[in-house]
Amino acid sequence: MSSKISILITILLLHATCAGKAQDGLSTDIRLNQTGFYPRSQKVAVITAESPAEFYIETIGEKKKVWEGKLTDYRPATFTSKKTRIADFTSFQQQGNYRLVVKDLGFSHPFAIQNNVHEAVAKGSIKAFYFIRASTALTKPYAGKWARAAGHPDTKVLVHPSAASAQRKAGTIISSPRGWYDAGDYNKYVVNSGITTGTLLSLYEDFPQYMNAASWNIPESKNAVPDLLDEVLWNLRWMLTMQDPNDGGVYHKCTNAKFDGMVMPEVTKDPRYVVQKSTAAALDLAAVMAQASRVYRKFDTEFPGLADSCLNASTNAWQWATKNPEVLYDQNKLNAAFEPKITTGAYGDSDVKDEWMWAAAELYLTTHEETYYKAVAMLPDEKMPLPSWPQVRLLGYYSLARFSEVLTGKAKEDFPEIKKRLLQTGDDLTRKVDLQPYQTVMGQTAKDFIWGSNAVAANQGILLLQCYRLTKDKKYVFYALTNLDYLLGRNATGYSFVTGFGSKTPMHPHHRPSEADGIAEPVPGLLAGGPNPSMQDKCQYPSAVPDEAYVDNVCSYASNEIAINWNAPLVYLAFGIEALAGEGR
Ligand code: G3I
Ligand code: 9MR
Repeated sequence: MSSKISILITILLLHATCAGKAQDGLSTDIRLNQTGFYPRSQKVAVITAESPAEFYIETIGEKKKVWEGKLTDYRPATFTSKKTRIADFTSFQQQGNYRLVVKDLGFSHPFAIQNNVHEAVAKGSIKAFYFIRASTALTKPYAGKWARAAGHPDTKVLVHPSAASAQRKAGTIISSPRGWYDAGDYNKYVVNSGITTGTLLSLYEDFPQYMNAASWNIPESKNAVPDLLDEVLWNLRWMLTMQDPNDGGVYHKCTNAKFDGMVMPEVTKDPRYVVQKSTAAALDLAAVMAQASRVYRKFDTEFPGLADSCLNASTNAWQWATKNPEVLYDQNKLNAAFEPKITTGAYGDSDVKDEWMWAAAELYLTTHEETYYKAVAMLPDEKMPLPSWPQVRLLGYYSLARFSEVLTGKAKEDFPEIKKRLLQTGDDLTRKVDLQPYQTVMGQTAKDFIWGSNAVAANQGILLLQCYRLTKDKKYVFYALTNLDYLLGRNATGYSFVTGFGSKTPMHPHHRPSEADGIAEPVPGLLAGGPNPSMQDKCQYPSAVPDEAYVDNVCSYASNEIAINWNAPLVYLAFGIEALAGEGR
């Protein structure tokens, strides 16, 4: 073969690879929600390679052409000059299973057009919480091929020297079973449990009818309680054990001294510790338990006394925090003073003003005592930070919005301003979406791409659903759906980020059981962290561009780990959109 020809062949092959056109005609340059679309919702794919402008939709079975259209003009991607175009087939409404074909490029992943198209992913993402339960065996009828032995019984947990008190000296053994593992690791952290559990309880409070009926085959499915509340209870019962009954203080975490290896839960036998009490942990627990008390009050027959226990835990934690208003968790400082050194996740929040606000709002809403509300500056500044583990201000605002009709006193006075700010924040998120190459709320700024960026997308979606609840303006559901589309494939990586949902999904998440169980498919329903150009894990990434900096490799805890505080907002967004199905046109 002449060298000219071989160069030509190489160029052609490279072109085929770069253009994402696989041999079988599947093109990874067609980015769309890989699960599908509601018949009457927006239907958009983004094409990330050059091609002729013609595209069509064909059925999966008979390959029958059912719709054709033209791509828009080229526009640059947000963070590169890569050319993108949009295929809009919104007006095609026929239910069925299809793929999108772009002339000379190839066909897309398959997708459905149907009612309830996100029900499966909603149920899958909450079922994931069953899969990450600590202290229990997962059995075949519920876990299928991912059945596994129990790990981390946590019935003999040591009080770490940093957490010692007169009544509970260092080395005292306490019991702290259950809860969800935090993430890819096997530790349990109160702060991260706080926002997670609060988000799931809010889903229940915002869509009670829908969530009363929804069920997804967990061991408690046959009892009289909605599955969502059964699942949440698994974690609530653990959280209650994290409170010291002697003073109401709350341990920051229940953890190994260092991370376990990449092994199944039952393999690891390292000692477990409860570590230092912190104000953030106390206030997060106070907020969650106040909300839980409201929610579980309706299930007094099934869980006698639970609502009261939650409220007691909440007020005791609040009182402890009042006496200890700014005990921060600083792991370096802790390790300078105590042995053994603790090197697991820190969740060290250096500003607890927002935790005060969240706890005050929830305690006020549950007890109707205005003293809680008035104890804290609820509008200390103009900021409206999107919820994340160190930023829970808006969780308080969402709850106030939920009960806006029955607010009293100062809360009633403040509410118009809170509402105005929520809507302003929602509007700011949506204003320029139509100009974005991926047509999503997510990813308009590089700042969206932090560790756990997929939770940014999901939390933006929740904020928009809150705006819908306040106004009944369907445009907010429309825009929330753009972020679900983002998470399920309409993004710069081409992945649907939820394991097992979509065609190109993470196969190697940084999740110990998924890595260690010998089963090819990871545990399903888990949301990967998502693009994160900071790449703190120092793994090999295919790109450092903000919205592309993702790698499906178990090494990558900074882009491909899973975590309860990322899955919970996905659960809310997917169920919320299902509950409102049809609103976002
Ligand atoms: O607070 C600063 C902020 O002021 C600054 O503007 C911003 C700029 O990037 O950074 C902020 O700090 C970040 C912090 O999260 C809060 O968002 C850090 O850079 C970032 O490294 C840090 O990442 C956290 C990571 O742990 C490392 O601590 C993630 O949010 C958090 O989700 C992750 O959580 C881990 C647990 O520790 C252990 N278990 C797994 C879990 C998920 O990976
Ligand atoms: O598995 C750990 C993950 O949950 C954390 O998010 C991450 C950052 O704290 O750390 C991971 O553990 C790694 C540790 O930090 C360094 N040695 C390798 C561990 C992963 O195998």
